[in-house]
Amino acid sequence: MSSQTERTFIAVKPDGVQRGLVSQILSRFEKRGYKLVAIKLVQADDKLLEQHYAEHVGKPFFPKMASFMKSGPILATVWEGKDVVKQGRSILGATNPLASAPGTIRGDFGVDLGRNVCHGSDSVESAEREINLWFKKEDLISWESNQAKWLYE
Ligand code: IDP
Repeated sequence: MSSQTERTFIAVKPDGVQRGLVSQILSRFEKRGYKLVAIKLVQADDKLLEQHYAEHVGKPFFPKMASFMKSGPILATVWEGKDVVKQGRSILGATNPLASAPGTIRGDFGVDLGRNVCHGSDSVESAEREINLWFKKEDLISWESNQAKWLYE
């Protein structure tokens, strides 16, 4: 895999969709130069959330978090580009919005930990796992961006 084809899973949680933040969130990734390779609205169920948040199942906050994540549609996306996993996390900001710098999505749009607007994979390995969980192989579109030569030297 070349560095330009690294992929990450970014989701706008139900609060972000309900608050009409979808276009602003997508726009931050587009403007940075990342390439959208998959996108869909998903109504999550317990099975998907238990797999996605496997490391949190059994923790005291899990039931409330799962119920919030099922409360409305989630926008699931996959983005591609150089260092996109790490840069994606920095575009999102810290997990707790109160600890997120202004200029990040959570630092600009959130206050509470349980309403932090978005999700982003935390490593290349989790990205691969999450992409396979939320998308079918055929949902991922390989395409050449005409911007590539202006973005990459
Ligand atoms: P991340 O979303 O930045 O990867 P994780 O630690 O994996 O952070 O937590 C997953 C999500 O679970 C967080 O985004 C947050 O919405 C929620 N969460 C994490 N810890 C707590 C908690 O202590 N109380 C309530 N919700 C939490």
